[in-house]
Amino acid sequence: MKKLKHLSVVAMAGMMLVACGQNKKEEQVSSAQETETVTVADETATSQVQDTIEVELNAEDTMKFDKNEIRVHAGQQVRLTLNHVGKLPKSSMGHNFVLLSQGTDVNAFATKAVQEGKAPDFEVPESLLTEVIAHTKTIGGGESVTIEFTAPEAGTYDYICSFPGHASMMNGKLIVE
Ligand SMILES: [Cu+2]
Repeated sequence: MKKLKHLSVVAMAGMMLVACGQNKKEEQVSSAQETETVTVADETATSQVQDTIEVELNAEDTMKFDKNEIRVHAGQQVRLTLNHVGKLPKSSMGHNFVLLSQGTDVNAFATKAVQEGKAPDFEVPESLLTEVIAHTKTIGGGESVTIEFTAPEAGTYDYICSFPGHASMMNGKLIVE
C-alpha cells in the first residue's frame, strides 16, 4: 500500500512535468509566430516606399491638369509623365509641368515665364531655373513627355503649367511626406 502511494506520487509528478513541458513548448511556438508576424509587417512597410514612383499627369485642350495633388516620399525617384491628350498644337495650347522651389511666388513666376519666355513654345526661361526643381518641355496635343527627378525634402511644393495664361487654372501641389 505504501509503495503504491509512492508510485502514484511519482506518476503525478511526472504528469505535471509533462504538462509544464507542453506549456513551455506552446509558449515558444506562439512567441515564434509573433516574431514572424512582426517581420512580415516590417517588410510590407518597407515595400510601400518604393525607390521609384511613377506619376501620370494628363491635360487636354481645356486648361486643366487631371491631378491637383501628387503625393511622394522624400528622396524617392519620381518618374513623371505628362500626356497632352488634346488635339490643339503647342503654339495655341501648349502644356508643361514646372515644379517650383519652396517659397517661390507662383503668380510672379508665371508672369516672368511669359515675359521672358519665347513664342511659340514658351519653354521655361533659363533665367528662372533657379526657382525650379524639375520641369518638362512644352508639348502639344497628342504628345507625351517623361522626366525623372528626386523628390525633395518633406513639404508642399507648387507645380504649374507655365504656358501663357495657364498657371491660374493649371496648378497643383506636390506633397512630399
Ligand atoms: Cu498648359
